[in-house]
Amino acid sequence: MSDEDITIESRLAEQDYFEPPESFVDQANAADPAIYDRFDEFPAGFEEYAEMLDWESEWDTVLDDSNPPFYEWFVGGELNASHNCVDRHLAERGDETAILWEGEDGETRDITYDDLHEQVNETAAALRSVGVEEDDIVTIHLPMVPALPITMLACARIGAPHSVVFAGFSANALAERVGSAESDHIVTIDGYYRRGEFLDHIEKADQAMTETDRDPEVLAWTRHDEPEVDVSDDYTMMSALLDDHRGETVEPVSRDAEDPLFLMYTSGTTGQPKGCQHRTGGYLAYVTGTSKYVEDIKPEDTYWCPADIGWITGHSYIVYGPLSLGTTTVMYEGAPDHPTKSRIWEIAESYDVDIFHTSPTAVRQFMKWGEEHVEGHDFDFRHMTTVGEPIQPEAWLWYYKHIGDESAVIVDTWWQTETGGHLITNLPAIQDMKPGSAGHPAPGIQPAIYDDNGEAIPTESDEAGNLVIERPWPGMLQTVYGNDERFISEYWERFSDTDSDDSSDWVYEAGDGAVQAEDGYYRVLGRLDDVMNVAGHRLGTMELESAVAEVEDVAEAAVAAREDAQKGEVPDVYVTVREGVEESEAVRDRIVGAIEQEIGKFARPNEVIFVDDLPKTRSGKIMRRLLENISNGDDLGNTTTLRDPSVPEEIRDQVQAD
Ligand code: 6R9
Repeated sequence: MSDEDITIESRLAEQDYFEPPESFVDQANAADPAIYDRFDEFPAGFEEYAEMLDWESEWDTVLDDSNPPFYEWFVGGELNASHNCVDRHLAERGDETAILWEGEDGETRDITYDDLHEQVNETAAALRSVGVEEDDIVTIHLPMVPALPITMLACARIGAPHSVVFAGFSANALAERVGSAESDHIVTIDGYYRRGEFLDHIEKADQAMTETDRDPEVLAWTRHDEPEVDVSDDYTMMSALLDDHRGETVEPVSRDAEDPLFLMYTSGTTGQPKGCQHRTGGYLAYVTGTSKYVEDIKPEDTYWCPADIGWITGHSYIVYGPLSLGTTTVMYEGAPDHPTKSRIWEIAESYDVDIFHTSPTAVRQFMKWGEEHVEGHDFDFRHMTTVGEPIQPEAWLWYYKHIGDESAVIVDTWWQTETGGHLITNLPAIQDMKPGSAGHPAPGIQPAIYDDNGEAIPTESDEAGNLVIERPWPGMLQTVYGNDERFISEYWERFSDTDSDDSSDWVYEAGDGAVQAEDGYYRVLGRLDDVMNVAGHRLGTMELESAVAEVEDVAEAAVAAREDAQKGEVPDVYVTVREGVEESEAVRDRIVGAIEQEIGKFARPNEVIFVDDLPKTRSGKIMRRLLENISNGDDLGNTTTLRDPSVPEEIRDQVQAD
C-alpha cells in the first residue's frame, strides 16, 4: 500500500468528508449557498427552474394545492418540450453536437442540434401521418439507438405522451404496458447489437401482438439501411414513412403545463406495473434545473450517463435535462465489456467526457474487473454521479480514486421513477462529499423521517425510519395512469390525513428507509423490505453488505433476511468472489469477521453462501427479496423482471443441496 492509499483509507474509516476541488467550485453552476434560501420561498423558489425554459405563455399560479395530492404546477403556462430541447438552441448552437452516439459495432453518429431538429420534425410528421394525435399514448420499445430520443422528442412535439418500455423487457411485459396505456402505436426496430451479436428485437413486438387484445399499428425503424431480420408486412417501415416526409417541419404543439409528457412504468416487483404519469411543465423545469445545479451541466460540456433511456434516469438525465440545457449527451448502444472491459473508458477518452453518471452496480462491476482496465485511458472527469442504490463506501472510494482520479466530485443522488428528478443530493460545490450518504435535500425539497406510527423522528437523530417528503415539488408524478386510487394508496395514504384538503396534511411515502446523521446528511438505506430487525436491532442490508465488501476477496454481496425464531431475522450473506479467488473457509471467516468488526456480533450472518452470480433486475438492482425467498425456503415467485431468471433457480438448487 502506498502512503496515498493509507491516507484515503484512513479518512474513510473515520467517515471523513471529501472536499470538492477549488477548480470545481470556481466554475460550478451552483456555488452560492444562498440558493437554499431562494428555494425555501415555497413554492415561488421553483420558478427559478421554470424560468430556465421557453414558455409560449407564462404560468399565472406556481402551485395549485387545493386538491391534494393532485397538485398542479405552473398553472396556466404553455410550452413544448421538443421546442425546449431542440429548437431553442438552433440559433446559437445549431451546429454543435446534441447527441454523440456510438454503436457497439463501432459505428458512430454525431448528431448536431440542426440534425436533431430535422430528424425530430420528420419523425413527428411521420407519426402524424399514421394518425397519432395529441394525447394519444405512443409505446416505444427501442434500444439505445438515436431513434429512441428522436421518437420521444417527436412525440413531445405533437403532444402525444410516450411510454418507453425498456428494450430488455419481454414481449409479455410490452403487451401488458400497451394494454395498460391503451396505446394504438408501438414504435420498435428490427434489431440491435449486444455483445457482438445482432439481436432480433422485432420478434418481441411480433409476440406482443399475439398477446394483446388491442390492435396497435407497429412502426419499425431499422438499425441499418435495410432490415436484418424478417419484418412483418403488417408493419409500417419508418424508413419509407420518413422518405415521404423529408424536409417537412411540424409546428410544436402548445401544451398546457399540466398536460402529460410521458408515462414510465415502474419495474413492478409486486403486482401490476404502475404507469407513473409525468406532466410537461413541472417535470421539464425540474429536470432542467437539477441537471444544471446538481449535474453541473454547461452547454459546452460532453456529458455521459451510460444508463438506458428506457429507465427514468435516462429520460431525465440523458434526454430531457441535458438537451434542455443544450449540451452534448453521449449514447452507447452496447455492453460495457464488449469487445473488452475497457470499452467504457475508451469511449470516455475518445469523446473527452467531462461529466459521468452511473450506478453503484456498475461501479462494483468495474471494481470486480479491476483497475487495470481503466489505467492507461486518458479521460478526465470533472464530475461523477451515482444513482439507483445506496453505494457502499468501499465502492465509492474506488470510484473516487480510480475513475475520478481523486479530482472529480461525486454526487450520490437519491430519487425515484415517481419523483422525476433528484430529491436528496448534495450540490457538489456547496457541501463536502461523504461516502455512502446521499447528503442534503435538493433545493426546495422537504424530506423527513417518520416512525411506523407516522410520528416524525427528530431531525439529525441518527435513527432509522420511513423516508417521506412533506411538500410537493414540480418533478413529482401526477398520478398512476388511469388509477387515481392506486396513486393515493401507494404513495399517500399511509402518512396523510386523506380527508383533508389542506396540503400540509399530505405526505409522500417514498418506501425507503433512511437516517439523518447529526451532521444533517441523509443516508438512504434502501427499500424498507431490505431493512431487517435482528434481535431488536435495526440493520440495513446495506450496512452488512458494506462490511462484507471490505473483504478484498469479495466482488459483490447481497444480504437476505432469514426468519429466525429467536432473533426475528438473521442475515444470510450471498457472495460472489473476485476473479482468481478461491471460495474457501478462510474467505468465509474473513467475511464473518468483517461483519463482527464493523457492526457487532449480533449481526453475525447465519450463513455465507458463495454463488456464481446474484439475481438482478434488468436495470441492475439486486433482487434481495428472491434471496430471502430462497433463504426461507419459499417459492421464488415472479422472476420475469430479472436479467437472467435462471440465476435464482441455480442458487436455490445449490442452497437446497447444501
Ligand atoms: C432513479 C431510480 C428508486 C429506488 C429508490 C431507492 C433506490 C435510488 C438511490 C437509492 C440509495 C440512492 N435508490 N437512488 N438508494 N441511494 N442514491 O433509481 O429510480 O428505478 O424508480 O428506483 O432506488 O430504493 O426507492 P427507480
